[in-house]
Amino acid sequence: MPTVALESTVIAHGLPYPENEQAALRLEAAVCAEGATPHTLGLIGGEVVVGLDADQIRHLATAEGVRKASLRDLPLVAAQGLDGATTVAATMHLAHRAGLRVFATGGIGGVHRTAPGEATWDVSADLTALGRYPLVVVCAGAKAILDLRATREALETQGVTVVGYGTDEMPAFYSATSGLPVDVRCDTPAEVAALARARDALGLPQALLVTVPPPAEAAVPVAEIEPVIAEAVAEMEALGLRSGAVTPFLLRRLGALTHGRSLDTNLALLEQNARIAAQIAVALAG
Ligand code: PSU
Ligand code: MN
Repeated sequence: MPTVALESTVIAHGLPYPENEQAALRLEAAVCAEGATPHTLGLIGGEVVVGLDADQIRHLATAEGVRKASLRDLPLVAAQGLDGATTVAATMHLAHRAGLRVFATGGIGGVHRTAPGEATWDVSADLTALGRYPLVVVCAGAKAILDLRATREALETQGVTVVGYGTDEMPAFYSATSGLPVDVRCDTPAEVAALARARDALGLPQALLVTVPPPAEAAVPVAEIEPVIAEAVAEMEALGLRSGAVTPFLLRRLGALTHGRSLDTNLALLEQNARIAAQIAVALAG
């Protein structure tokens, strides 16, 4: 039975209400339309749920105090009976544990940009998780708010095969181009499934990272989005934000500074990724 895992940090911390709830339901519908079963993951009252129902999705989309749960947070969210919205890293762990093999998200976390002269070190646990769990992860690359070149290098260090889906270049989340190479290009779900099977036969533990350019009509050119990202990053640094607060702040500020355009791009690429992940899951199950 083809199945697709979906994360919940994007619901609770990556998108505003009500777009977050609508998007979560639309992603599930997109997976179903391709003949696969969606499982959105999260924690409700400390219990891991693999396949949140509509009420639980609404709860994570609206409730105050939902914890952004990366790998390090899972033990305490569970032990303290909290609600947790799982990041790419935490979702990968829980999905792998539940036997799921394909996972769709928007953009993975990675190496954050560093201000000149500052020695901050903010590297997402998504990167190490990609090195540890043998899933197929479908995304639009790493979020453009990051240092994409450093993130690309970190993926290599983790031993992650980066696939360009219909492209020879890694997309940059809002934009189709980053100037950074992929390891291999695939144009069909069957080609991705063949890579995943080869990886499994070799006994490799890493994820296959399938990077898909955002839909052309929704993409924002690098030259347009880059100054806005620089502005949001400068605001973030002025406020002294750190760690898990950084990504939600930057996504929210980008939405405001682009008058919703970055939000539209985010929603469009999330849905496309869910659809392609479902097609890959069907090919893998066949
Ligand atoms: N993709 C999106 N929006 C998001 C995220 C991804 O389109 O909000 C989330 C993912 O859950 C990812 C997390 O794991 O942001 C990365 O956060 P950090 O940089 O703090 O690890
Ligand atoms: Mn971080």
